[in-house]
Amino acid sequence: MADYTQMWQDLGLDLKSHDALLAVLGKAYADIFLTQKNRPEGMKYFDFVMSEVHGLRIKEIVDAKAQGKLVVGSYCVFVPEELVLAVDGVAVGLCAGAEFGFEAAEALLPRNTCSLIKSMFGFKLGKVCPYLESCNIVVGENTCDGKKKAYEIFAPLVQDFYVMDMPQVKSEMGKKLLKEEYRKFIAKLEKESGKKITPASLKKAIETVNAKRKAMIRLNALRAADPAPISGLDALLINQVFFHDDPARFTESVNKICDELEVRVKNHTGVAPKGTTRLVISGCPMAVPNWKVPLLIETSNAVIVGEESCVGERGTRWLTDEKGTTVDKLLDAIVDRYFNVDCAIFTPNPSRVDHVKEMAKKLHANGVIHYSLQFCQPYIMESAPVEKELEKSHIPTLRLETDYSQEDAGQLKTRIEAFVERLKKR
Ligand code: BJ8
Repeated sequence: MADYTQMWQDLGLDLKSHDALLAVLGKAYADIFLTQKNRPEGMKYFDFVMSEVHGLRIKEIVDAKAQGKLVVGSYCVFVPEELVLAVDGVAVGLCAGAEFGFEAAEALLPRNTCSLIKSMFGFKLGKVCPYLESCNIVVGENTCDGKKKAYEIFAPLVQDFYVMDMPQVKSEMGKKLLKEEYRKFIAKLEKESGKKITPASLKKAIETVNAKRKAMIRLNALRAADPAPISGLDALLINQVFFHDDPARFTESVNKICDELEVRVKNHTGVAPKGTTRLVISGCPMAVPNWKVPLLIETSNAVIVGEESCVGERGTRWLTDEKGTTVDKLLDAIVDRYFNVDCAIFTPNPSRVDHVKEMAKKLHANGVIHYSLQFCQPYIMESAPVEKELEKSHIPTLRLETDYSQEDAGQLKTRIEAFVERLKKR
């Protein structure tokens, strides 16, 4: 990596803490990803992206900002990237997956707050996230209670923090609220960027994001093959890079790896022997560098073949209708698309479990691991009914609840191994 010290300094990062974080991240990446056997060649692009995750990509974003582009960060898949692209802006995902700065975070938040929220605070308070520090606007959304109350405390820490309200029920009223919120967001983007969204700019943005999602849908479908052509860890990494990379370059790189995976499938080449226990993971999103549970699973004689998560199919499976000819019609299509997202903050939320079942079937999974972050009420609350419904459909399920620490890794591994053994005996 080139020397980016000046850029990081200009962004106001704490260089000492940032160096320490990068060193830990680099080592973890090498140990977890580069030691995997039989990886697709196409993963080299994603290895490069990760080696430059705080370098080259940040430089691109900083350069884009210098050219007058608006940089918009967000913490949720309900914030439409299409709208940011339609004002020629740059959209970046900000969720953090590392146990960093938790002590400082706990000075502002209750201890029983989920790791994802604590990490968001830890990265800000510790001044170690160049994505966050590059943003003109940071968007929060009123999804779970944890996030919406935490944003009240977070807002004063950020230069321009914008809150988007969210429906909690999938009703006509809920849809109207979402459209109204997206309309207000458009006004904010237009004001800050000085650019007006036109039917042409919105259509182009929708096409760009659809292309990115189509590439992910293609990748996910290829994972139905046995032997699995790509590991769950690598597929998760691609899903994580989805939130940071340049959209067109990302799409091209995913399609390239899909070309390679198609050949693998034809030649029956995989990352684990045919017949290896196949699992779908379902639940809370896993942001970079949260690779803990997938690593435990894939070092326990199992392979992950799908993620029912916002960093996974929940975030990528729907496309937006591109046919509208006015901003209003195209916005309706965006609302229709996003209103499908079956996050556990919705009540009731039956489509989520239906989708887990569908995934288990189409990906030929032997079982499902339901993953919740500790203190995440929406997903923990849903985990028991999801398990019950899956078991009723003869899909064995293991419920895990954890955080970002490594303290429970041994205990989790024992439970995962026992679950894999149970599946093998069926
Ligand atoms: S659409 S899943 S990205 S809200 S883990 S902070 S839910 S207490 S992240 Fe999410 Fe949007 Fe929903 Fe997806 Fe709260 Fe749970 Fe913490 Fe969570």
